[in-house]
Amino acid sequence: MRTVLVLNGPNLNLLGTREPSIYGSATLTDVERMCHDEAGKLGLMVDFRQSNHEGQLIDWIQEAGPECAAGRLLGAVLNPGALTHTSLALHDAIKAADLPVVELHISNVHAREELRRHSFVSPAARGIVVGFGVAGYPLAIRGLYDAVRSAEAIPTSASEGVPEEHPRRSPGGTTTTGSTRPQTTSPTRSSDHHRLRLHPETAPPARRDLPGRA
Ligand code: CA2
Repeated sequence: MRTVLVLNGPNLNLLGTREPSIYGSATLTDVERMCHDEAGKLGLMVDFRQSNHEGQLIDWIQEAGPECAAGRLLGAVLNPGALTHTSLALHDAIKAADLPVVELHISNVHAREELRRHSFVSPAARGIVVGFGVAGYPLAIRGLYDAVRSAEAIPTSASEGVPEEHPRRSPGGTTTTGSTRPQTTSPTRSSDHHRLRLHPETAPPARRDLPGRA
């Protein structure tokens, strides 16, 4: 049974104790229970953590990379807290770990102060869930599960005999807010060379399908 890692950054241990108008009244323990419930429906286990320390979160992300590569970990749901808006180091850690991450925010950061509208994490994330309150946690787990499963379902060159030109990941994030991830044509590790074909649902349309073409 695979595990989903759920990481929470600074001050999220205070959830449910302050600022209920922004973050609601559920505690982090309530959120953990919601995550277990959702993961159970998907046949996953949950590893739920919170830290007030950037370096601790980075260590956990680094450790998660090999677990994911070994197939024991699905990926991570990450609410980086205020580190979202400051931490290039978290961005680099996610990229270096090659970890599928869904970034999650309880509040709608885009409807708040301007400084909360920029995220260092988003460009490294597979998808983003924003503004659904703590209900976003199960949504993020479901989105991560679907994104990873559909990427794994892409046929390989070994089985299809397709030239090695296409990316390992399907383009487009699993995002509740519609954020997308640019398509890449550069494999990032050796196993990428075995995952080469665009998923039919995500492949760009043939030229004849484009509007205005005969
Ligand atoms: O909306 C979110 O989930 C945030 O990641 C929460 C962060 C904030 O800095 C981000 O901009 C958006 C703040 C986490 C602190 O959480 C508290 C919860 C209750 C009371 C006080 C802080």
